[in-house]
Amino acid sequence: MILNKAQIDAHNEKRLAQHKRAFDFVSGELPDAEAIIRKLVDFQVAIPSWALGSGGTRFGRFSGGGEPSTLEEKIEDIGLLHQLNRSSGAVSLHIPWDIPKDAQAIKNLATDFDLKFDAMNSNTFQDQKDQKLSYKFGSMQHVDKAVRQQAIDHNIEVIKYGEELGSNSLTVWLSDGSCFPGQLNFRNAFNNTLESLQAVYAALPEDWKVFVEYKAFEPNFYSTTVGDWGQSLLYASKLGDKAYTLVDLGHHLPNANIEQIVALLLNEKKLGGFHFNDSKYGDDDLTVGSIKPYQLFLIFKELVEGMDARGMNHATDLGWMIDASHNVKDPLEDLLQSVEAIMLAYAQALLVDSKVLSDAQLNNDVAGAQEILQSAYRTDLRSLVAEARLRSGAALQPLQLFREEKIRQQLIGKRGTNSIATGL
Ligand SMILES: [Mn+2]
Repeated sequence: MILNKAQIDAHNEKRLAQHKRAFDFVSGELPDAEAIIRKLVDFQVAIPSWALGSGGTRFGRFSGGGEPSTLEEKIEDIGLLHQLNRSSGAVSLHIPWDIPKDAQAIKNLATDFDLKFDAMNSNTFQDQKDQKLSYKFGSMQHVDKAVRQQAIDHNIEVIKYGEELGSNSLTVWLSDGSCFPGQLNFRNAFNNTLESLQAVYAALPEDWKVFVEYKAFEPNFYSTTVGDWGQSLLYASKLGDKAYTLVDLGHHLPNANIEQIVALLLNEKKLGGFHFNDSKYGDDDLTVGSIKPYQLFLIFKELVEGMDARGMNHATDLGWMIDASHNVKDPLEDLLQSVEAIMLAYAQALLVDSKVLSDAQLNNDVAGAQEILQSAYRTDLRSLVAEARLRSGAALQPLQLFREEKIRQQLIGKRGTNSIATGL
């Protein structure tokens, strides 16, 4: 292992006095800091196996070196993140990029790092080498039944891999749609997709869930067959109790009110999971909280309120995952920042007094309601998040420790400058 406990302890020791001052100052002002810390300790975010290398755009790709080129190395990288923050305790795998050749060995390796397997992801948005039929004109929506069957078979194969690893959910994101008016019949595309999803649903093990992820546009630019939360909810409702909608923050049209979407999906018992990222324009896949941190807080406020209203377990009842791409940052540094942003928004949401907010709403106290939200959002809870890390055995400042120990340079030393990770 690149990082050992002694290094984390030494890092924390150096910063302990400063941390204590900040933590005592903030926690003294809060009604119940301990309750928030306990929830933060439990909360884990899954790291996508496809986001550990440099992402690219259609214009180019600039590798930073030391990328994980095998599934084993990807698990090691996620294990490293988890050692640093103790909040990245799960892996979300993408098939066929990350097919486990020896599932038991991969499972053992993940257990060594205290990692679990979150949702499995299928891929029918690309053609693979040796693939019989092409997905150029869609997969589950395709006019040719044989192409649809190929997509169904692939998803069932992904479930099989997931079962071997101990996962219990499948995320289906389809790029299916059309680029020009008239290219496809909307109703036929919907019905074909529904029928294909029903075949996959029928193959789900008893304790599994399927998440139907929607996206407004790209790679298709005229219509997308699972284009928004309404369409996803339609599929999930028609499929049955094990089917849910998955919200990816970057998959909406500009200015969509994502917090309202989340609130209603939770209300309908149909919110299954999350893909966190941030964006300025479209599906930018930027670091979580880097562009619209207040929106992230508002989303978490709805999540906390909605889950509490239904007595759900924050840590385990929804799938929490990051879906991001890193074009200019070190992918591991970016992921550390993303997890930190998620924990901070979650902590701030836990600070909102729902009873006081509800009273303000019942009295139509608009200004008062805004004060309640913004007062929680403007409370600096970074030391609370750090305290949760400290108590879990992680680093007070994960990004700093990553840099102090020159971890990227060590990875480049081990793997070279030209190793390439599969992914987006
Ligand atoms: Mn996604």
